[in-house]
Amino acid sequence: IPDVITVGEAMALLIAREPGPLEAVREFERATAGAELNVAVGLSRLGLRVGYISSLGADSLGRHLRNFMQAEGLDLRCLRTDERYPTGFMLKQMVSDGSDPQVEYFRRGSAASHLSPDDLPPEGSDYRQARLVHLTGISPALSSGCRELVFALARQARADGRMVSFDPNLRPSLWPSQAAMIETLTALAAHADLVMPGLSEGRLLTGRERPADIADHYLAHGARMVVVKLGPEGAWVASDRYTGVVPGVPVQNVVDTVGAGDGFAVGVISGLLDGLPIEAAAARGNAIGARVVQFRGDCEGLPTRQQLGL
Ligand code: KDG
Repeated sequence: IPDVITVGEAMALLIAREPGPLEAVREFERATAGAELNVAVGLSRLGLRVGYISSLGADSLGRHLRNFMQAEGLDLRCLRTDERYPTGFMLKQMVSDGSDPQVEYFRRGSAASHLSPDDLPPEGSDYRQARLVHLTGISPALSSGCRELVFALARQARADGRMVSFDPNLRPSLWPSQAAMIETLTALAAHADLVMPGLSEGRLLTGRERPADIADHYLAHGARMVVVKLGPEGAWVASDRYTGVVPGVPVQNVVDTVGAGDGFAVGVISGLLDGLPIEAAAARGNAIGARVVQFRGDCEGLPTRQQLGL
């Protein structure tokens, strides 16, 4: 039985080996990307069993991703290969100073964008017993089928009495309009027990300014715990047992911040599943996020238990 299940698009990631605009780059290094995949890998490195629901193309990018996931110990029983469509990939600019790298997606029409409620774990599957289902706002942006799958999974998890965590992970370029993004992700958040927006995401989604007010919005709409990510300042935590700031972990050499939010989610989710109170889980999230920003790849910095000092 997996401890956690998640659903999302895994992409090949090509990271520029030299700075400058992507069109001028001559050499790229191959890595992997996908917010939910990063979370799955991070949780697996901490010893949790993670079921990853997705679909890959029957191509070398898909085979590379599958090998990577296998090596990371993920449960791949719900990972399909679909000959009809390609594996998605993305390019990422080289940055070394923590600024937002230019990224470019090649994922429209990908195998993962053709996921649908047919990919829901069937009745009787041990995926239905996982303790937690982790969702992000990226998958529901990929297609109507993906959106239906994510909502169905959230409803199923809730009906089965399992915990649902949700990271909005706003990617405006994947949505037809900002209004559609806000409407869909507000509806999805209402199915979650734990909501983890970044501060600017929370502002855009709720129309509220202060972390405390953003958290109150989600608490009033069904969440039991809200963690608003404040970057280097740490996180604002709100729940029935603790409300306040959990300070961040200072980092001298920030390289690339992409993936930090996923690392943060790994810390919070693993902490809660280890039985930690929410503020201690958020502190673990801060520690992992601080590690991830020191690496160029999106999931390179995700630690093992030993590396985390556990
Ligand atoms: O959170 C990191 C992700 O943004 C990255 O790995 C790629 O999933 C990705 C996306 O769609 O942007």
